[in-house]
Amino acid sequence: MVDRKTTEPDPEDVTEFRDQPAYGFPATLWRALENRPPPGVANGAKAWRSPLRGPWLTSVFGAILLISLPVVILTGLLDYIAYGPELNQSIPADVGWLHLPVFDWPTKPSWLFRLTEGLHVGVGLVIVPVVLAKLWSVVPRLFTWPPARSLAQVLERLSLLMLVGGILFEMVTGILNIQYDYIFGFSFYTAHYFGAWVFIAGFLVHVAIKFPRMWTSLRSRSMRTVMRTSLADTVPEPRDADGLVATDPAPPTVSRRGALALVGGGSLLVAILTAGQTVGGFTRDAALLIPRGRRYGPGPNDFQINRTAVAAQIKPQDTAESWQLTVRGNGEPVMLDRAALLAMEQHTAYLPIACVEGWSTTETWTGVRLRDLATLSGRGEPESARVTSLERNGPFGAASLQRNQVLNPDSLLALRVNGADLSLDHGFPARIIVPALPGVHCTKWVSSIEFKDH
Ligand SMILES: Nc1nc2c(c(=O)[nH]1)N[C@H]1C(S)=C(S)[C@@H](COP(=O)(O)O)O[C@H]1N2
Ligand SMILES: [Mo]
Repeated sequence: MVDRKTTEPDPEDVTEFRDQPAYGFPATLWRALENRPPPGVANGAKAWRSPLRGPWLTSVFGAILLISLPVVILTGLLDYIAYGPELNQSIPADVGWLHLPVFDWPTKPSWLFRLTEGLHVGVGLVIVPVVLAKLWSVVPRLFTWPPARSLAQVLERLSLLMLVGGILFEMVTGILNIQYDYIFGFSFYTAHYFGAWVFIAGFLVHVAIKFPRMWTSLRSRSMRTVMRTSLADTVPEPRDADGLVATDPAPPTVSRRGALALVGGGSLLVAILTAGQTVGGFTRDAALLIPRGRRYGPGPNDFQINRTAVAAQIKPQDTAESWQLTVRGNGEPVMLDRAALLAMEQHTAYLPIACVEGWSTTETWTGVRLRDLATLSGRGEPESARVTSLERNGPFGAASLQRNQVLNPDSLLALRVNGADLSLDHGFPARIIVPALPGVHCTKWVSSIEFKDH
């Protein structure tokens, strides 16, 4: 005999999957689970009594994320392409069948990577308060018991786990990478990339399942009315099928518009504390959340330093007069010291460095065109170039450039910046600067360049 213990039906259909009858072995299993909620779970949802919780509020946060998360996702995937995976850059390392169809990352406009990376990190940071608010708004759902009543629900719950686990993982790894680079025991890029796909899968399933509910919930009350409702007039939403609305709501301590203002204010604060890293000027001083938002002393070399010469263990004697650049192409390598490079035709370009950490800065660089060096090497139309640094054991001690990145007339082996010699921290005696190239590949303290054919 099948005698379900919970005679109360669910208030309504929750998702298409919700009330499917469960037969056979899984049914017995779920019923056994149902009768034995773990301690704390049985009445867990009841402990969350905020009268603000409900499908409308959840849907408002959901709608904001539905618009903003695709921006973060798409710009993140573009970053993967910007790193030039076909040149074996190992950022991230071999990704197997998650390899995206790649195209040559363009060099025009020169601010392209600045834009995509700035959006990725900027939007990603600004929506953190919204993500937290959205999670807060659905907390009672964690206590749904049994966690699933059918196979379809198990899959739905699994997608939720991927969604929530994925976004938390991406936020934490992303923020840690900004605050303390290279602290991971694993490759940040690889972890963030695989984490992204877990999240994306969960996100797509979640949107497909929840979109209709979000839509109806959003239309259940008007934003204008909510914005005009004071604390005294704030009442709970009608009871809902999802169980978001508290069964025993506490008196309100803040109105809905107050809660929205709080979350919006949080996002605004994050924006103010980070925007300066890209906007520059006086706003840089406000970029407190960003370790490289500070100033670097007076003079032409006063801009962000990703890794100092000391940190990279660049020995002073290696960058002294005796330094020579080795240029390889077709035939014997060509050796050029700084005087020889300065004697070549100099070219000046106003180009950004944009870091994966989200900061960027645009400076005036002067040096030798990479394509002139390619010509000098005997391989004037190379397919790619391999740049190696004096830095031996850092993750960015070498980088590869695509053909269009070598041939662009603004692509330089820079010797000077803003009219002065490069400082040691900015890559003296010579560094790479290429339009729209990710900062990581703007190799400092260059020791050799090899121009290659396929
Ligand atoms: N040799 C070497 N070059 C390097 C790096 C490095 O760690 N080692 N960091 C890269 C990164 S991640 C960035 S964003 C830029 C920053 O350049 P800057 O420190 O001159 O601002 O340098 C790039 N070039
Ligand atoms: Mo960087």
